[in-house]
This record gives sequence, structure tokens and C-alpha cells, in this order.
Amino acid sequence: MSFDNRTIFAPATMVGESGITVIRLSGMDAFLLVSDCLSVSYNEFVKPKIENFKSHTTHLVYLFNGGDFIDEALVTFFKAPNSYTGEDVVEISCHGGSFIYRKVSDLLVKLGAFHAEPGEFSKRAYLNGKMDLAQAEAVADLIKAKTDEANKLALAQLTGKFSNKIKELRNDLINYCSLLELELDFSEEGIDLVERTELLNKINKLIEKFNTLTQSYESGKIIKNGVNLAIIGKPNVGKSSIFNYFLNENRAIVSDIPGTTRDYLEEPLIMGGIRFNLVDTAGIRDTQDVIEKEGVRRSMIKIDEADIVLEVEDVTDLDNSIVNKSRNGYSDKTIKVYNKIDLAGNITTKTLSVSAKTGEKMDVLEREIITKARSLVAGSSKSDVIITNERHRDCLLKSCEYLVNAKSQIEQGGGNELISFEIRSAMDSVSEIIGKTSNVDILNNIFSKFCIGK
Ligand SMILES: Nc1nc2c(ncn2[C@@H]2O[C@H](COP(=O)(O)OP(=O)(O)OP(=O)(O)O)[C@@H](O)[C@H]2O)c(=O)[nH]1
Ligand SMILES: [Mg+2]
Repeated sequence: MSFDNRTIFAPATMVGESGITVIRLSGMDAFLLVSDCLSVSYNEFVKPKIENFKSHTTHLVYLFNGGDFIDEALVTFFKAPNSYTGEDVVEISCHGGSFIYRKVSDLLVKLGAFHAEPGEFSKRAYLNGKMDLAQAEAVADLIKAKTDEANKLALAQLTGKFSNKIKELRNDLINYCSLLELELDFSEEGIDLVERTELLNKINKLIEKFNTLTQSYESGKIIKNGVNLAIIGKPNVGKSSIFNYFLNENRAIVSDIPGTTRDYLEEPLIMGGIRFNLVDTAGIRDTQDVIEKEGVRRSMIKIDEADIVLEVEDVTDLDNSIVNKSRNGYSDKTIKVYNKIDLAGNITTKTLSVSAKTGEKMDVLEREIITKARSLVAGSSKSDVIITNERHRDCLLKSCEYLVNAKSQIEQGGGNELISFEIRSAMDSVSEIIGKTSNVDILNNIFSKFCIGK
């Protein structure tokens, strides 16, 4: 039985001018509800015997609103529990177009169905045991994936590879916990079921496993969300020109007046199969102009947020590098490039020099950026499973903290109750990932980030 008895519906495909629009309904009354608008004839309303329809079969029907014929459609029935949500599900494939969708949507509401909230289908699938929480989250990731790598990670999570890893860790914790608690029952007999040094070794190994998995988030987040690539430098060095070159459009205003870009601009870009969030920033310089000052402040924030900083200098103006002076602690993520090589004459630099104007050496710069991005992705992927979700990372960190506490309890000769309390807490935190102990607030927060219809 579902947590909510309402029959919900939403378009499962984009609504617009297209061949068909699929509208999905789910709920214990879904079959009954649609039976009031399906007809086997378009001349008059003649109800089909849907009680005779088998699960997973598709039927040609005519949709009626009272006496009005609305559309010809194909309707597929999925009988609970063999459906995406685990409830009775009906998929209506009507003709595309927002007008038809509105008519069918009004009809379904009239018949008693409710518009689904974002992620409500997947939430029901999770609550009805069709998938665990991490798998349900992977559905949203799969839909949003923009690159091959992101797609692969979402699929690994959806098909349970990630959940199995979590279950493995959880089972280890359950084993240690139960042994410790069993030992408590035999405490009067003085029987030791768990040797302390051995337990310490095992906890240490577990902490290591947790750390490797947690660190994989550094790669995971980049694969999932893209590499933040900030183009920075003094005013007028050609940052916006480089930004436009990579985007292959005149997105940012370019002019020879220093301080043209006031606020940062952000655009997605795929290079070498990697997703980048390309950021053009305001030129950094000392200024009394209030607006420009704010622009510079924002540039500094973007530098902090960046995974890679592309620091641009003007090859004809090498002496005056304010940016160099202001640089602190981000050098390892910086690629330095000189621009305007077409004006260089006989000036030579050891650093990569390009021309955003003529395109000279821009391919070399692109390759350098891709290589650096690849090293970021590969850098922390010692783990066989990569996590991409901040919530999962936080649960693992919390769990690891409890394990570190358990470790110091063992080292200090703490009692079984105390050690087992820490291990049990670690287990609860790791269980939250797959949804074994999630509370309602956590669930609502997760599923509200989904799109409607999933
Ligand atoms: N010759 C030459 N001129 C360039 C090149 N790149 C940019 N410029 C020119 O340099 C001037 C400044 O370019 P922008 O791209 O606006 O520079 P910016 O760094 O974004 O400047 P601000 O937004 O003011 O910080 C413009 O006149 C561009 O046409 C280049 O490779 N060669
Ligand atoms: Mg600019």
C-alpha cells in the first residue's frame, strides 16, 4: 500500500510540438479513474472492459471528456506491483502539443487525479521497495547527465553497484556491533567474543575504506557537475575574448576599454568529453569605482570556487601583473596563458602564448585545459566506486567520525556499550545513504530536486 492513496499524474515526456506526449498516472485507483474517459469508439462513448486487460499490454482507445471526443491514444497498463512505482500505473500516449496535453490534464483532474510533485513517482517507487534511496537519486542524475562519464556513474548507481558497496560496509558494521552486543550478554561468564586488537585492525581498515570512498567525491562531483573553469586576469588582457572563443559565440561584450566585464558570466561547455562551467570574470585591479570593486570581489569568489583557474596576461604588457601579486594559494590549479601573441613581435615567453583574436595556439590551450581536467577526475578515483552525491559524502563523513570515536574507545579500553554505541551510530549514518533510516524531511528534500514526472 502506498504512503499516499491519491492517484497522481504528470507528463513523462516534454510537452510541446511533438509526435506524442506520454502522460503517466500512478495510484491504487489509476485503472478505475481512466476507465471513465476511455472509449473503444470515437463516434460515441463506449467503455472498454479494462478489467479484462492484462498487465503490460497496450490498447488503442479514444479519450472522451463527457460527450466530447478529445484524442486518439494508446494506453498501457502496468498492474501493481510490477510497475515503476509499485502501484497500478497507466501510461497514456496521446498526440503531442501543449493544447492536447492541457485538455487531457484538465480531464484527469476532473476525474479525481492530482498533479504529481517533482520526484513523486520515484519517491513512491522507493517507498514501495522498488529501489533503494541511492538508486532513486540516480534516476535524477541519469536524466541530468550531460557526458558519457556522468551517464556511466548514474547507471552504476541506478543498477545497484554503489548500493552494494554501501551494504557491504553496513554489513561489516552490523557484524561487529552484534558481536560486541552478544559479548555483553556473556559478560558475567567473562567470555570474550571479540579480540580488541583484532577489532581495532578491522575498524582501521574500515576507516580506510570510508576515506577512499569519501575522497572519490572529488572526482565524482566534477564528473557530475562539471569542472569550474574561471578565466581571470587584469582588465583588457582578453578574458572575454577567450571565453567567447571557447563558446564559439559572442556571448560576452568585448571592448578595448579596461573594465568592460563588470559581473561574471557563466556558461556550460563540453570539451574532450568533459563538462565545464566556463566563467568569465571582471578584470582584477585596484579601483575606486564601487561597481567595479564589487565585480573584482566576485572574481575573487570565482577563483576560490574554481577547479581550474585560467590566468590570462597580455603578452605586450608583461611587467604589470597585479594578478600575480594577489595570487595566494591557488597556483596548483592555475594554467597561465599569455594572450595577444599576434601583437608580440619579437617578445618571447616560456609560457603558453595564444591569440584569441586569430585562434593561434588556442587548440594547444584547449588540450592543456582538458589534460588538467582529466587529472582532476582521475586524481582521486582510487575507489572502485565513485560517489557523486553530496548527501552520500556527508553520510560517509559522519559515519567515519563515529568509527574514529569507536577506535579511540577501544584504544582507551572503553566498555562494550560505548564501542558498540559508536559503531551503531556509524551504521545508522551509512544506512541513510540507501534510505534504511531516512526521516520524512530528508526524503522530501531529496525528491523535491527531481523534475516533474519522475
Ligand atoms: N590583437 C589582439 N587583440 C585582442 C586579443 N584578445 C583580445 N583582444 C582585444 O583586447 C581588448 C580587450 O579584450 P576583452 O576580451 O574585452 O578583454 P577582457 O580581459 O575581458 O577585459 P575586461 O572585461 O575589461 O577585464 C579588445 O579590444 C579585444 O579585441 C588577441 O588575441 N589579439
Ligand atoms: Mg571582459
